[in-house]
Amino acid sequence: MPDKKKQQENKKTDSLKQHIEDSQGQFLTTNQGVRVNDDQNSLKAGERGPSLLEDFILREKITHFDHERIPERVVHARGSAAHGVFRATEDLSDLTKANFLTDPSAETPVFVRFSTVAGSRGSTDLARDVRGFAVKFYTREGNFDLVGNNMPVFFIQDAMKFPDLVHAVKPEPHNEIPQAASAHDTFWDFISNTPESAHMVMWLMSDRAIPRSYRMMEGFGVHTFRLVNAEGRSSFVKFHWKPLLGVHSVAWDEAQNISGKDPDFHRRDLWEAIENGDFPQWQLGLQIVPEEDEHKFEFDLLDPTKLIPEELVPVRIVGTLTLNRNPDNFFAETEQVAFHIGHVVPGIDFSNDPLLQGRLFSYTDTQLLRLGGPNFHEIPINRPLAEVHNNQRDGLMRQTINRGKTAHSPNTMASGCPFQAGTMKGGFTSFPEKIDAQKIRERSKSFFDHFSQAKLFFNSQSEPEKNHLTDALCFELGKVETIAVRERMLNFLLQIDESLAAAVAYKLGMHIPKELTTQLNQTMPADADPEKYRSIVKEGSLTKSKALSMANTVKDSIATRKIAILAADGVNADNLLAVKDAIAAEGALCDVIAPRLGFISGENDTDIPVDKSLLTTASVFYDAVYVPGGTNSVATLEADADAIHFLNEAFKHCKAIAADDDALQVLEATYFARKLPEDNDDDTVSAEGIIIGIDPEELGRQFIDAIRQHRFWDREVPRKVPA
Ligand code: HDE
Repeated sequence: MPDKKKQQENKKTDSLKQHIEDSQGQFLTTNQGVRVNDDQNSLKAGERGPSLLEDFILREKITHFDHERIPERVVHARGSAAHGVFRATEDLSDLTKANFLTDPSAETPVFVRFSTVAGSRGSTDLARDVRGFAVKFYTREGNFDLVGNNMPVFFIQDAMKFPDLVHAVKPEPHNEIPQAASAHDTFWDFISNTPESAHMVMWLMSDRAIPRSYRMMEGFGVHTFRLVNAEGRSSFVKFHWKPLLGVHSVAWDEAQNISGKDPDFHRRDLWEAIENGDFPQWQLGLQIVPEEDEHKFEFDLLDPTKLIPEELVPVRIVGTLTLNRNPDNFFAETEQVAFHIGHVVPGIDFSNDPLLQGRLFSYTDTQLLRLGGPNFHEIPINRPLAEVHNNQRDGLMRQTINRGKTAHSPNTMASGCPFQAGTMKGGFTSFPEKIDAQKIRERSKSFFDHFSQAKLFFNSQSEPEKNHLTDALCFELGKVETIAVRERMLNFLLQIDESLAAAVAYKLGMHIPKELTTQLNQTMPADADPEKYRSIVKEGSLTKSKALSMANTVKDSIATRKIAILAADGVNADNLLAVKDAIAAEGALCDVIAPRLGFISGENDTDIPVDKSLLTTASVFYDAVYVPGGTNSVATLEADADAIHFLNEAFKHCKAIAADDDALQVLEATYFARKLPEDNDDDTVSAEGIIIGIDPEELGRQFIDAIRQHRFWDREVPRKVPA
């Protein structure tokens, strides 16, 4: 096994080993350990007679099978996970006493689960949706769960609305349609009546909702948390995960295609990257706001529909997360892992964000149902590495055999054990925030501006991103059948951007309202100035934020990208191998794709193994395409409808395309023939991510540069390329 492919070991891996069961070389037994001679035939009264109730082997096998499923998560049902490690890059003891953030020499095992939100367990990875990004740190001081998403804000400001939001986005209750999609009436009915969702809706309609890979998306803790240091000083904090590979998405048409052709696209990508030793990495970033600055922003830090623009508070990079081992068993690990936002360690504490506060109740509650009782923390994947000692006892599926006759505190019979840790021994102490308030069921007025950051997000997008966002809204609202919902949404969009509202209205065959037709802010007090609540970005405040646009992400590497090489018998093997080697040297992966599986023979009789046939794969699984020359290969591909479709699609999805000069006729058979770079006297010519050349070395170099750009979105205008 190559070095980088070696399975990574850490303390959590060691702790899981005692639970691993490997049947290699073993006899079949019942669950009671009795050897079984035959579990393929049931016990019958005579050869053709009825089965006998006494067949304990049959009954045990079938009963276990009948109980194999547990309720899927009500949200985030579909997920994939991996093991890894976290290492702090500096000592943050000025900010927190959490050991895993103060000791750069410590490696903290982690288990990370990514998920979609709305779809069922068996739905597709590429739905337009928010992605969960949940990290369990097995720290020396106990488990810390950072249960975040790939978007930094949320739809609602108060946990009380969560069941409504989820009921609205899930398949409609009367017919359980549509699966894993927000493009339906109930979702948009809810949104059009929930102005606080404006900012999140912008994120959801952006390409962030259709990531290229879990490895290429950011993660956010969303809420404001607290860090507390050993002196008891607290700072507010927002958590960020920044992927080293940059933040990239696919095109919507591509996403829909992938959903049909490989619903496991993200799961497979994560699995394969880790198996290949291409360990996904993220940097942990913190935005720190000193306690005394709590009120210095135009928005409230406790409002989860707002982010802190990085221009106002830069993200400080403090650690690295590396995923280096796939789970051994999907159910035992990925399905049974139980995250809870209330799993914190000393040095990390909560803010009063009302959404966060509600989550503190929900997560344990949900595990009780999902995992069958109060002992879910004893399931191997959930067990902390830190020792557990307390007086909790019994319950369904209890594993621990607690000795002794005391299960009470205070006690003298067990000399007071387990002892109260007390602050001196590093135990958890809640931050002693002073609260002097009246009980009210109300929203803070500081939460009332719903549109400024929606506008900020929209304004910060590049032109192609704005187009995609507009198209997404046209698609989603186009699927809405209730006209009143569409009307309300136009009214809603008008608060964000007039041109956006107008573009959507056009596609819906409607007009934007001349003035606000509906009260946009349900929570706006009667005596408030409406101008304030429809206020776009206030004068003097930030109008654009660079970090909000994926166009500004790092584009310095093609590592782990997938490149298709289209070839057939008679291919110029020298060129194919030269470009393939150049790409592989940059850490990307190439598949040779031919009309059939097996081998193709190159012009110089070199046999080249075929990785995929045109029948078993599609351009949507690749980031770029190369067509090498060779008279027979080119003639075959030019006449092959699947090969031409492959190229048309790759062009439509704005991917880098390269071809040897003598393979030009294949490109000329595509719809984008007229977009090919002009032939001049140069050996290599290129335009908008299409590179044609004679010298494979130069062609390879320019092709790699183009792949680094990820996509050539400008190619979409004018959009005249069917695929
Ligand atoms: Fe969750 N959420 N959530 N959520 N959430 C769950 O817990 C809930 C919210 C998030 O991979 C459930 O174990 C409420 C925000 C992730 O296992 C449940 C509210 C954010 C995951 C639950 C929220 C999240 C969950 C379902 C509003 C981003 C998947 C299964 C008050 C910061 C974790 C489960 C995994 C899962 C409740 C809002 C992220 C029902 C009540 C905001 C990543 O407990």
